[in-house]
Amino acid sequence: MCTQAMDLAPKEERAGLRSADEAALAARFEARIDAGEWIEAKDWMPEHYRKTLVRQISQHAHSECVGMLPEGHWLTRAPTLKRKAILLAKVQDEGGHGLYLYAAAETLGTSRDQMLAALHGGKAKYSSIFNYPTLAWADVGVIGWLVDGAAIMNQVPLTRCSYAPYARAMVRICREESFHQRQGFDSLHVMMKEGTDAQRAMVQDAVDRWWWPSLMMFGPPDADSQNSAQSMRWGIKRLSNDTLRQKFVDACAEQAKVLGVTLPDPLLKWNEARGRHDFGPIDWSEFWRVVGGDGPCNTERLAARVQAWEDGAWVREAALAHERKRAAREQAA
Ligand code: BYC
Repeated sequence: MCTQAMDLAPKEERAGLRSADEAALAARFEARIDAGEWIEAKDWMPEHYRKTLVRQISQHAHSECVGMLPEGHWLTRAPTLKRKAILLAKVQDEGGHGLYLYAAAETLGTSRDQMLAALHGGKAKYSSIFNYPTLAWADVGVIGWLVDGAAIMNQVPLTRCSYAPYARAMVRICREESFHQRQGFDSLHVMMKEGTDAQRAMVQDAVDRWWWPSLMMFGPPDADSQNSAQSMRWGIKRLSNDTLRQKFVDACAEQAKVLGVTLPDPLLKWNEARGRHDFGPIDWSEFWRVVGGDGPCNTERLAARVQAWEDGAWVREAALAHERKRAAREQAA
């Protein structure tokens, strides 16, 4: 992992276009993007490119950390030692993903404190999906199968994002997400194939509740996605929201058959002419309501993150005190 480079672009370069020289820098930047070159932290970049990346990467980091909460709820309730160990590893992985991503965003000149202040103040977004509750054990398996499955579909193209520190972080994250998806599918498969009628009903109920919110994870339809055109032009996003959503539906329709669950969409069917599945309309009013703060768990999720930050104050103070002592000892030596 090499996302931690803190050598930022010089301040004057970050102040935006000011001269003919800067216009030349902008033209050179666009040419590098067209040539498929990686952009590194020290390279010149337009201010809007920097801001777009900080927005997306910090939202992604927040999503990983908030995403620990719905599954963390089941750590003390996992049905067996094996499932508990798997879930512990997964939830810890999500925290690690948040850390790689905060480090990648920091290379763009925004501090972690600034990013966290934006989250805790309710200004920064995080994925809509984590504002839904985990009501039963099967929800943990369904999060692995559908939520991590959607995350992989969205994140594999990000390993080719033009901003190299983000792309490098995504390589490792995608490997771990792949294990997350498999463990979820496995847990559901065991319940569906070897479980009781009650367990099978619990799985179906969880699928019914998580299916549509999982489709919303990919963001609004392309026509309403205000950031997509520029992000795709700059190679930040490689595939559009609707393209990724369609690929996800096609993959899940087949996996659902293997599991023996029904996806809750009467309009879902294979379209021979398109070579794709058709699917029913998504309730975008629900998506915007949840993104706007009015989902089932928004208040609870944000309060938990703020509480964790406040509870950790003594750790941050102790680390700083230790660093001050170490520096003083070094100076005295
Ligand atoms: N939720 O113009 P658009 C995980 C916002 S966690 C909330 O299409 P963009 C995991 C969007 O920000 C994985 N907001 O935006 C962890 C924009 O508003 P702003 C999370 C959303 O950025 C634990 C507005 O809607 N993955 O895997 O071009 C356990 C218009 O959208 C959402 C990532 O973060 C949403 N779902 O495209 C298990 C991936 N969708 O910012 C699993 C990285 C859209 O202009 N992010 N909005 O105010 C991306 O790939 C892109 O940012 C998105 C959106 C595809 C999500």
